[in-house]
Amino acid sequence: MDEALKASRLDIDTLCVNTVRTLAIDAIQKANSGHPGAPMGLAPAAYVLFTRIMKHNPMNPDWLDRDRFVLSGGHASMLLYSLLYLTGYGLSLDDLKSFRQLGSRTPGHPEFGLTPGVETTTGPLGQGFANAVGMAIAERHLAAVFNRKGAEIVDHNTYVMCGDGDMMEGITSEAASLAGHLGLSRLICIYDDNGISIEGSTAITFTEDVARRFKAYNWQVLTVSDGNDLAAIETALRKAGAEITQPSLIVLRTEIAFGSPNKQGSAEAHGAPLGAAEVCLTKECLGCSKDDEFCVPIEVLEKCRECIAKGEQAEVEWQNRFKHYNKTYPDLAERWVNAVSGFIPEGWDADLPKFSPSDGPLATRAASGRVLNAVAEVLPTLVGGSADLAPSNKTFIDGAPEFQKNVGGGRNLRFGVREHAMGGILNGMFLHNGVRPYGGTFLVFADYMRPAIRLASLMNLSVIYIFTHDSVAVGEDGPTHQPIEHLTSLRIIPRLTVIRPADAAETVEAWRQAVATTGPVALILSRQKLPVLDRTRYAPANGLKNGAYILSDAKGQPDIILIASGSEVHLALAAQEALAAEGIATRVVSMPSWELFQKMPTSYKERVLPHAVGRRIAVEAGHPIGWDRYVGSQGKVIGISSFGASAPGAAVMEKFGMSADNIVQEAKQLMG
Ligand SMILES: Cc1ncc(C[n+]2csc(CCOP(=O)(O)OP(=O)(O)O)c2C)c(N)n1
Repeated sequence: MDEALKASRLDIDTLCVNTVRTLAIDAIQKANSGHPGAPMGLAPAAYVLFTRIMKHNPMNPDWLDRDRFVLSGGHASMLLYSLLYLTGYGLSLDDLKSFRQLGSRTPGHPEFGLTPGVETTTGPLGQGFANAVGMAIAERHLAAVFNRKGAEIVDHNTYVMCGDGDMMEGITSEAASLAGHLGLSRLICIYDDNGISIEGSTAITFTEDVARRFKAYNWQVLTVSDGNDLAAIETALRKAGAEITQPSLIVLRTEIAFGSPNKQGSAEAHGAPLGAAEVCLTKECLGCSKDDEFCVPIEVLEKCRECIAKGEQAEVEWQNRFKHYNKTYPDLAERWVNAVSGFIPEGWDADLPKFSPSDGPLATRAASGRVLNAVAEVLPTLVGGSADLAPSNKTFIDGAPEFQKNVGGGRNLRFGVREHAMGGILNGMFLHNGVRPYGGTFLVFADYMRPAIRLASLMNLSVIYIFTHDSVAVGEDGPTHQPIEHLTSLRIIPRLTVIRPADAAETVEAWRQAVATTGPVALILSRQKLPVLDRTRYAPANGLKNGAYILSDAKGQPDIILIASGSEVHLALAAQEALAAEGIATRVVSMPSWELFQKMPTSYKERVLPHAVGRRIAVEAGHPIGWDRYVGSQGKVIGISSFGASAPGAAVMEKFGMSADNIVQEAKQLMG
């Protein structure tokens, strides 16, 4: 490159980088809210990534073979919005001007599904990092399944930017450890090593050697000592891209709020607007006109929008590759199209297992394992595993290989004892597209992954959770392993569907529901064996789809209604018989899912739980809160609001009133 050209390129690059900075500070100043520091420090790296490195097509943010970009430190959202605007993702300057305002496409933290180009919702630190690991796992898996020599249709990287906060969070350590173990070489992380978080210098809290930590995780670690050195950033990114055995971490030394004469390097710039005066000073410092707001020099826009032509060209090349692939491997191509469109074949559930009382008692987790295997036969996109509890959670797909470093096509993931990362990774896998992820652990440890479950719900991701060992009936392991408040606490997460089947047949229906549901579903399964209900005597299990159904009715108008979920349904049925012997007409309602029941029309709800029958008892071996909604003011809830106890499961259930006898006593009291 001749010197003059080099100089002009440098100028335009600097101008572009500074425009990213000024757009961020203007939007944050106008909103009088936001985080200017990180966008100002990271502007050069983000600019290099978007304009020189990443394979993306702003005209088609959903192009399947695009590189993924995750901004794990979601508070730096204006960095992403500025880049998306400048590179042509269809955001307007007006969108930037309405940063953080009601109904805008530029919310405080990036939200998936709202802004074109935003790959995931980030804000809770560390989640984005785990999402990126999930995306890289999905890429690796799909590449192994679909690519053929000379016909690589899955061929992209996942980039994630994160800061000190992400690095401090445990989920990042868990996810990074797994990524290193798996050798996810197409995962590249830029770590904004600015030494500042909210309370000040990281010297007060975070003094470990991150580079050595990641080396120990089996990552390639590169360092760029000047966050403004575009060439060094580009070189590091290219080196990371060329690595084929390990994920890469680029430790990028930056200064928070770079360009602000009075706030650069200071925690003050982390989460507050610079202030009008400082904005002017900063613009002067950066060589921009101090009086112009949201100023975008035409040459900056032209330069950044080169991404469009480049991206379109890249996508056309991919389309051509896919055409060739389609001709050469029509079956695979069809399978690919099905996978990425989330297609579920007609009649997919025709051959799910059928259970009857003659099968003998069966834990719902065991039934689930069998159903999972049947689903896996017809749904090749089903990929998942457990956080080191596969033998207990029954999450293994028999006969399918494990996903390991050199076995990308494996469908059985081994998450290790990393529940939180598992949650974030499942989200990333689904966000990537092409796989239907599931993950299992004990219900009591759902707490360890709750932030990720919340985000799956917020984004409405169709992730399936397999939570087993669902009550104090777990037994000997004692209170630490006995869920109490977990069912209730999962049920209050908006959009999450929680299903707790009563027997093997309901478990089949629960899976049928889970696969067909858009959005996250938690299956809550027993450790202990439960009888398979005789459906010639009781209502069919497909009533589960309605959330609650009359399992066994009284002859004539019931005096009392017993409502139960999961293992307690059997106690309610036994109580019904005992009460009948005493002349008390009892209806038993199996209620595996509040959320599904809530969606039913009022007329159905009234049929199952008629107002006229005010005497109702809900029975569930979990916290009673919330059941009052179904038992009403005259009803009772038999639940557990203390911690459990270490003893054989049956003894613990008895101790906490989970018995037919106790239900009968309570029912008789209610009858007066
Ligand atoms: C899980 C979680 N805890 C706390 C916060 C609040 N928070 C937002 S940013 C931040 C500090 C992050 O520091 P760093 O990553 O260094 O960002 P920088 O100061 O460089 O912008 C904190 C504590 C959060 N968003 N998520």
